[in-house]
Amino acid sequence: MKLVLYDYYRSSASYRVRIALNLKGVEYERVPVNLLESAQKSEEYRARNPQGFVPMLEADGERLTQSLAIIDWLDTRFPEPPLLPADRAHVLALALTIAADIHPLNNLRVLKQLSGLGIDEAAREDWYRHWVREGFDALEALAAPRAGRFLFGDSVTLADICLVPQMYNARRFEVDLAPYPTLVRADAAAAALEPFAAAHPDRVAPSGTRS
Ligand SMILES: N[C@@H](CCC(=O)N[C@@H](CS)C(=O)NCC(=O)O)C(=O)O
Repeated sequence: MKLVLYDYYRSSASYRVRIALNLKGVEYERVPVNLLESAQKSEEYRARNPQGFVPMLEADGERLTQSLAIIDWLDTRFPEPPLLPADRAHVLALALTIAADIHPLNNLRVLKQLSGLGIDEAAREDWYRHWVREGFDALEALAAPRAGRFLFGDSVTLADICLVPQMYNARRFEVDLAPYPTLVRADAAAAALEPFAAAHPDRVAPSGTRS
């Protein structure tokens, strides 16, 4: 099967899908879509993905969008290792706390809209940190009682796949992570694994890009 991932190295939704592809051990090609040059808005790209977002995965010509839907498809198609264990509802709740409740508020288009409304860079960064902190406060409380080496138990799940890119973003925006020991511990354990490390923006950035 030929898999082609349309992504951007710093897109955290794309980073999730790269991690999942690596965990599944499947080969894929990457087609970079430069968000800073608004390539996701081009007619050519929107003809393939009307939402104008990355990631998008083409699987033998079939187009899949939405990172969690793509990962669910991968998990069904390539069952090992399973990314949603028996306690599916809890793991989904952890993942969605990030993917549905933190990430969309801090998306590029939202930050651009704030800028268009005359909100300056310092205030936009406060906005960004606010939503990360609010989400992480909840995630720490939700995850801590059942966390193990990872966010849920001792095997990697979809929750870690969402956590690691969000922690990368949190560090870029200098969010204080001291109040989140469970998140910091799970992030360190997951990020050290090669499938996660190989998906890191610094490992996939176009050559010559500064981080
Ligand atoms: N819910 C979508 C979100 C995708 C998304 O927000 N992608 C961002 C990059 S992380 C994007 O393409 N942004 C383009 C824009 O804001 O114009 C998913 O999980 O795939």
